[in-house]
Amino acid sequence: MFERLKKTFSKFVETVVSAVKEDTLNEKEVEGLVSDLYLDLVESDVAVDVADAVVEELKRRLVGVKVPRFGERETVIKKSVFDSLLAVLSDVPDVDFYEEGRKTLEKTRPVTVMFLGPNGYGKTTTLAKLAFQLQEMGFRVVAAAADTFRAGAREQLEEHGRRVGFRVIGGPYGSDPAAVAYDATQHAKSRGYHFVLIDTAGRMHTDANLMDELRKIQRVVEPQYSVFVFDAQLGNEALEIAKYYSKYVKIDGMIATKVDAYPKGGSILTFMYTLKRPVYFLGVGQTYRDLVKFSKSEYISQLLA
Ligand SMILES: Nc1nc2c(ncn2[C@@H]2O[C@H](COP(=O)(O)OP(=O)(O)O)[C@@H](O)[C@H]2O)c(=O)[nH]1
Ligand SMILES: [Mg+2]
Repeated sequence: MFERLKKTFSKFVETVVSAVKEDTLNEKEVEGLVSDLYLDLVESDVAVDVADAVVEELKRRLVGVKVPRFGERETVIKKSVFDSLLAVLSDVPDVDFYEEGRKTLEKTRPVTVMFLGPNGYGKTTTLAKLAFQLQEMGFRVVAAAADTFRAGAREQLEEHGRRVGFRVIGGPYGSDPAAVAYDATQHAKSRGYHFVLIDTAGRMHTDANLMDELRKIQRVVEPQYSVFVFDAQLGNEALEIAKYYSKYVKIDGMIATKVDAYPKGGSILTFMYTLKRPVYFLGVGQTYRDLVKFSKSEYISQLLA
């Protein structure tokens, strides 16, 4: 995963290591070294303001840093890069979704998770993956087909439900999505389910009706977790859409999909930096097991491995 971004950082570390002549790096030397990094970051889908922030942090840390003459040079430089990335993402909470979900369950049951995002980004598939994993952990899960607008949306979710073994609560075509979501939570409450997963519509996001519809669902069921699902490959386009959503609806966290087909890796960094929200999971394939837990610090470690 993230081969391109990994290469960007390993190349940078290598360059710095071989550039150190004295025991420390001066400002001019550092300037020269980071300008290549900046371009490589942007090529790896890191948005320019995020690349700027990374480079600024690195400059601060590298100028004057004591580099041993022999041996652990690479370790010292890597540590600076690691700390810089951590500092850039300091506003982003590192959340273990399962751990958090368990804690939330102690206070409220069912726990409601609402999936947001445009069509094609992977909402329904991701919902089914999460249902599968929660059920494997012993939780009881029900889904709400709150996309009552797109023909076939409910059937698609029901097909996943049949395969994975979760129940789907739906409504007639064109019915009120908030009512469907509400019915599902009532159903879950009365039957002791642990989680309600709400699938939503994703037609043209600039459609004001859609934003009203999503807001109404949030008002009526007050989901504990509203999760924006984004296609990692779509980088900036997805980011603009997420920013638009965030003006109208609550976003607690995110899930990046199609990471298996995304060697660049930078959009994940960009999303966290821009939206200041945790990424809970990565979608890494087409099977129900292909949803892996994500952690900010592990991501940074992986980039520098
Ligand atoms: N390779 C890959 N494909 C995915 C992943 N997540 C979703 N997809 C595919 O993306 C397409 C759209 O997914 P869907 O769940 O229908 O998106 P929705 O319109 O947002 O509900 C489907 O063909 C999925 O199989 C993933 O993590 N990796
Ligand atoms: Mg869908």
